[in-house]
Formats: sequence, C-alpha cells, structure tokens
Amino acid sequence: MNKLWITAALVGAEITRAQQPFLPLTPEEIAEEAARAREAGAAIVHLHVRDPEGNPTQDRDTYARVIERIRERTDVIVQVSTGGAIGMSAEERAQPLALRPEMATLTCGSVNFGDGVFLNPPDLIEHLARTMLELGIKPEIEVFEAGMIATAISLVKRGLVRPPLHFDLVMGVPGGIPATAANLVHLVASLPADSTWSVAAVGRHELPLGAMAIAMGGHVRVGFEDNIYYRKGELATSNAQLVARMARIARELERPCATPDEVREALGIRPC
Ligand code: KMH
Ligand code: ZN
Repeated sequence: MNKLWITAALVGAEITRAQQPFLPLTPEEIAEEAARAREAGAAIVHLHVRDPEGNPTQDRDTYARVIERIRERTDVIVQVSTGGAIGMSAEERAQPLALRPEMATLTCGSVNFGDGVFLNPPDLIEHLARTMLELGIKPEIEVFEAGMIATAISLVKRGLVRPPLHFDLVMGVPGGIPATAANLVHLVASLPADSTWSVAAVGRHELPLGAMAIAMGGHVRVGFEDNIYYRKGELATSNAQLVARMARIARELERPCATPDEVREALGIRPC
C-alpha cells in the first residue's frame, strides 16, 4: 500500500498575524503547531522561521532554536526552507543548511511571485544543491513551473543531486503554473519515473488538488504557508485542522498516513 506523506507548511514567509490570527511565530508556538500537525497525520514539516518582530528570517540560530523545540516535542521530519522570503540574499537563504537538517527545499528556477520575483539563478541552485549533497541533506525539489523539472534532471546528470528525486509541485502562485487538474497531470507525467512527489496548491486550490494527488498516488502539502482558510470565508484554526482533513480524505481512499520513520526510510534520509 502506498501510504500518504503529508507535509505541513506551518509558517511561510508571507502570511501575517493580521491575516491569520493562529499563525505560529515564536519557537514555542511553531513547535506546538508541529506536534499538533504530527498528531493529525503529518510526517514532515516545511519550516520557515520569524524574528521577534514576526518578520521572516533565515537566521541560523533562530532555526536552531525552533528545531530544538520541535525535537523536544515530536519525531516529525524537519525540512528547512532555502527559499526564505523574496529579496533575501543567497548567503542569507543558505544559513539553515549549516544545521544539517534532514531535508531542505531546492527551487530549480526563478519565477514571478505575486508582485515580486523569486530569484533562483543557476549558480545559486548549484551552490545549494552541492551544499546539501556534501552535508547529506535530502533535497525536496520545488517546482513552480514545468521547466524546473528539466533543470532538476540536469542536476542529476551533473552529479549534484542523487536520484530518486522527491518533488513538491507548487501550483497556483501568481506568476507560476496555474493550479488546474490538467497542469497537475502534465507535471506528474514530466517527472523521472522513479520520483516521488507532493502537490502544494495555493489558496482555494489546496483542497481539490490535494484530493486529486491522493487519488493519483502522490503526496500532499497543506498549511498556512499555502492556504489560511478552511473553506471560503472561514479561516482555519490551526495547521493541524488542514492536515486532519487531508488525512480523513486519504483514509477513505485507502491511503493511510505514513509515519515520519516510514518516510525517512522511503527517502533514504539519514537518521538525525
Ligand atoms: N517564500 C517563497 C518566496 C521555499 O520555502 O523553499 C519561497 C518559498 C520556497 O517559500
Ligand atoms: Zn516555503
């Protein structure tokens, strides 16, 4: 049976407390949210952190504090962001890799991102990929456009990423690939045959494309980074609430949730 891997994107870099009153910001709040997401069925947390004012930061020590709190609470896989926030420098973004997390994101190209540009030029992609390879960190390839899959395959050919690849198909970002069923089928058909993948669809697309991914045998990312609503006009009350809904749908489709250790084994993640 192909168990479902749920990733909870707990914090993100763009959402504010004014938009989502339950957004976790402090290390304690983020760890609590990680533990609740794990109880609801998540195996992985995709992690961004905030400074004391609530602004996005890639500060290594802040990541260290948050990861320490998470480790005190739960066995969930911690996947750090190397994307950070729009406008951050390459050095800033790479900081959490020094902590040798189990997983980290690797976006394989640049894309317009709302009013900004999420810059991922070739030298940055190569630097992040090489660092992850050297430190034994499992990359999750973030795909915002179909061409990014070809870039990921070229990294394998150059020995910068070891197959099998694990992809996260990020759909519905304004400027990136629209979150449609046809586009999801196209992206999945474009992946190397031995790949695993999840879908992270933004806003109102999170639920239908997540359900579609479950039916297709893929995996799912949910959480405040991508979507702050439970349904139209009703804010979600926690990341765990969004995780629990996906877990319920998956159970009905005979795809029980994988534990973090089951995902570690499948992805070949070194024990932390
Ligand atoms: N905050 C976005 C600009 C990642 O975490 O690697 C980029 C992002 C991707 O969230
Ligand atoms: Zn992110």
